[in-house]
Amino acid sequence: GDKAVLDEVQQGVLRLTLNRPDKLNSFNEEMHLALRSQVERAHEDAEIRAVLLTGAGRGFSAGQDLGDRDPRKGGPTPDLGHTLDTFYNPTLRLIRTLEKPVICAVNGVAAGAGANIALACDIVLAAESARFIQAFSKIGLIPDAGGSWNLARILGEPRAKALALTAEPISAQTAAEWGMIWKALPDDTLMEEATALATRLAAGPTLGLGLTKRLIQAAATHSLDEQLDMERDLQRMAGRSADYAEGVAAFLEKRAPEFKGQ
Ligand code: T3D
Repeated sequence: GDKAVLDEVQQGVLRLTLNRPDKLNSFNEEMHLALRSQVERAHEDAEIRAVLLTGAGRGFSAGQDLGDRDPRKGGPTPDLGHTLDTFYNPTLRLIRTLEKPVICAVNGVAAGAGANIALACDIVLAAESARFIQAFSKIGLIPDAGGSWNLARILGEPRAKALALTAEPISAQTAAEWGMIWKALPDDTLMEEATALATRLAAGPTLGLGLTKRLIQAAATHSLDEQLDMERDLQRMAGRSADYAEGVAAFLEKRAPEFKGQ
């Protein structure tokens, strides 16, 4: 189709496919708006209990569409801070605050903001042939879409700086070894495994999974005491959920639980 982001709901999974394959799914305004509104939809629609993000064609995403940034075309110098305020940052925040699992299936090259959107997802699977590139320094920019934060936290300064300053590509295998992603998988099983994982999580105790995501993200800015208090508060909430009652009953009856997501 010619939609910039394809969307499809199956068994509680909202599958989003970045869909500008001729441009390696680089972001123009239309794709930005489409992705943002789909993640908003995931916030609002209780039927959606997990999101699976991937790319059409041979790439995941090459970041910002540089065709829209051609200085030779003349006109005023673009305000790139405006792009971040208007598009990347709201989408990043919507992914982080969505209290449902967001799985990313990196099907091919992920460069610039494309790489950093992938890294902002909760569970990242990548095809063995995929590469992650902090491409920004090649064109005089800085790592955005949360990359400077995520990379520094995940990798520590030595690797974060080296990746960002050199723009050297790293393989999915290395990304997995470095803890940037969950797993590198053979290309021909990536989508099958990512779909199975998303479907399994969508059938899970969504409220508890959402609180788990909130808790782990909060750890970044908390002391142990603050985190222990938060665990107490969120466990209290989880303990009042129907899915907790179902989970314990199913365990004691030696059967599979049937979670409703609340
Ligand atoms: O507002 C703002 O601008 C601020 C926000 C910035 C966020 C950013 O993401 S900045 C970083 C932008 N991205 C890049 O600098 C990466 C540019 N792309 C590449 O370096 C390479 O394409 C890749 C390493 C990702 C892949 O290389 P390769 O050899 O596999 O593919 P290719 O031949 O370079 O690309 C295939 C086609 O996609 C090609 O088009 P063509 O020649 O077949 O018509 C290429 O021009 C196009 N393409 C790839 N990336 C972009 C792109 N077109 C526009 N923008 C792109 N970013």
